[in-house]
Amino acid sequence: MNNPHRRYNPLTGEWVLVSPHRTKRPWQGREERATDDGIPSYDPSCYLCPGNERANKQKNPHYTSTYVFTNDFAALFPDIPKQSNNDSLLRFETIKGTCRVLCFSPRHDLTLPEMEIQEIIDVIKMWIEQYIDLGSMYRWVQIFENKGEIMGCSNPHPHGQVWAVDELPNEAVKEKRQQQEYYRNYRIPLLSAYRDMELEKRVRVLLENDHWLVVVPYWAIWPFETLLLPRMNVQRLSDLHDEMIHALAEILKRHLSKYDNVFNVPFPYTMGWHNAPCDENNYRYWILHAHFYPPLLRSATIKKFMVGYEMLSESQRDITPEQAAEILREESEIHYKRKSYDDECIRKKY
Ligand code: H2U
Ligand code: ZN
Repeated sequence: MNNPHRRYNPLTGEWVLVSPHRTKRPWQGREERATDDGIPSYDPSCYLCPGNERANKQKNPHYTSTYVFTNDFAALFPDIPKQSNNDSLLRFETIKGTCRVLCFSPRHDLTLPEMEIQEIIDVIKMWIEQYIDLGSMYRWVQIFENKGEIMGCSNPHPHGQVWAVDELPNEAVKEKRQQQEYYRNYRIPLLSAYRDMELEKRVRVLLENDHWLVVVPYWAIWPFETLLLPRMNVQRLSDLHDEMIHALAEILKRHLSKYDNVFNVPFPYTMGWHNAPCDENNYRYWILHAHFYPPLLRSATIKKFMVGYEMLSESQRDITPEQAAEILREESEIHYKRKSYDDECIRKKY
């Protein structure tokens, strides 16, 4: 379809405007950047590095793998009284919750795709532990990573966050409603049907292994947005067995290496997990998945802005999800830093 059209996002019930005719060529070149950005493996001024002091004067331990602490500037608190009103205009409700910071590695200079499989497994296990722990206290556990200055994250030390709340936030409400309704109509989980269709068509699939696949979803709004899906119908991170965890580490490393290779820079993004909510309801219609929302468009510095029509009417994209999938599929799975290291070794050898 080369004409302007709208695509429906069945997970949120929202539409996105696609204007493929605006990209005369599918790919308009890239801007390369020096590969050595000179980040030290330990930064004495970093509040996440082992042994360093944080804003609240507490010292991080000399951790050697992952490390979790309660955010010193948490947006939520666990102990506040329930209060709400039913005002038709000035309505509010109090909300209980907590925010934690999740350090992925003691090394200040690493990013997920540069870490070893075993180290990525440790990060996944930390996510699972946090999901179980906070899920026993709160209805919604949002695990996420904000990466890159362009996404408002100024510290390169590899880390993510988890925020847990006792009410379902907007995105969770949309996904719950949509998945529930799809199940009611078709008697199959929405994302299970979607996964099987993508595996059959193979137009938007980027990567797969025995337990996972990565697609550019048909309804993506960000240029290189992707969706990570399990092959089995699991609802939560806590459902993953060892083999699935290992396969997840493997596909994350390949996927994030591809991302970094698009512009030869650590690819900025917001990523996060959508687990089934943690309450007594039956969530057989829900499939665990992770969203990756990278803002970059044509180069390491050109970002897609969601302004104008997007803010006032609806999201819009030029390059189609199928074109983005093709670009990402063709990228190497070997991280560019690793590649230049290998090239260097080969040069030295011959
Ligand atoms: P981001 O850079 O992804 O926003 O994460 C850093 C978080 O770390 C941020 O939410 C917290 C900030 O509140 N932080 C601390 O908890 N302690 C500190 O000493 C500095 C920053
Ligand atoms: Zn650091």
